[in-house]
Amino acid sequence: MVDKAIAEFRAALRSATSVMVLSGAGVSAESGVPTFRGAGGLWRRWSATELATPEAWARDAGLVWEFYDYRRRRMADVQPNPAHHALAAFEARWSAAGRELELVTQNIDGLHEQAGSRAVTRLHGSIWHVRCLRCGAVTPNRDVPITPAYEGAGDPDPHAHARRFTADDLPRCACSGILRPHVVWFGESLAEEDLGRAVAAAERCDALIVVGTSAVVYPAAGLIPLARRSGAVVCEINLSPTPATNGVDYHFCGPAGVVLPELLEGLPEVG
Ligand code: BV8
Ligand code: ZN
Repeated sequence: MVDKAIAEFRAALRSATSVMVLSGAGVSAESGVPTFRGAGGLWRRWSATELATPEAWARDAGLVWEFYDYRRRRMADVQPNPAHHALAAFEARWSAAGRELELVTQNIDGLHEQAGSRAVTRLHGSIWHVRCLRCGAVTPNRDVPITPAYEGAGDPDPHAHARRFTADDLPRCACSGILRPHVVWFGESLAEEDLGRAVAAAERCDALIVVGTSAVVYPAAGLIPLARRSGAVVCEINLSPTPATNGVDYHFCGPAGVVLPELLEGLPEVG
């Protein structure tokens, strides 16, 4: 039985020509990727937000790479879950019907693309890409460990023997520059092109689906009130309320892997 609110939002989707999705770490939780602020967001004695910063990198790049190498190792074999697949299948049907879908993600795990989503705007970069500090080249990189020096490293136990890594242990570009994770750290600006595309989508969409985000990180979280102010009908799919909940039209409480397939099933109806 489709509940009344789901039926109402599905009706809004039916009449929408432009739909936007804003996804966060909760979409990947059912794939086994730890969320950012849940229990999985801790590593040794740090929260992810303390290590995902230029200051942490300047203080100890070797430790920051050990943190990212650990997350890459944990993400290396995870697969997209029904939430990712529902969005990719919906995009295929939706664009075949000549309608617009922009998937804006805060996630860096690449699972939306792996599930087949094509119009994906990655606001915070990609853990599977690296960027050279010297020449700026951005290249895909799925080496686990990132360099041989990190073999067996990354133990999240705060009492683990912490190795010191030196500049010689860090990954290098062909130009010999040091490679960093190609992600947006706290205190770093988002790429103008990505943020611009996300803002345009929020201003244009008739319906916005916010799924699996705690809505505390800006400017991403600011896209939600922006879409609402621009006239979109907004729903939020989450396991619990968030700071965005009071400002949306519908809050669907449940796992993304269950609610998204139900919300998008069969849309758009052909004919
Ligand atoms: C910026 C990449 C301009 C790295 C990430 C002081 C100085 C500087 C800036 C600031 C400052 N104070 C505030 C700011 C702004 C700051 C910010 O917003 N801070 C917050 C913490 C207050 N933002 C920035 O710094 C941004 N840049 O503003 O530039 C500027 C420049 C200089 C000076 C000033 C301003 C850059 C932000 C990008 C940071 N990088 N990631 C990496 O990943 O290592 S953000 C990080 O958080 C991840 O990308 C993550 O996606 C994102 C948001 O988290 P969520 O995705 O929402 O995940 P979370 O775990 O929080 O929540 C999961 C949700 O899912 C929960 O609600 C849960 O209930 C739900 N859930 C769980 N399971 C399920 C589920 N839902 C459904 N189904 C399930 N199964
Ligand atoms: Zn280089």
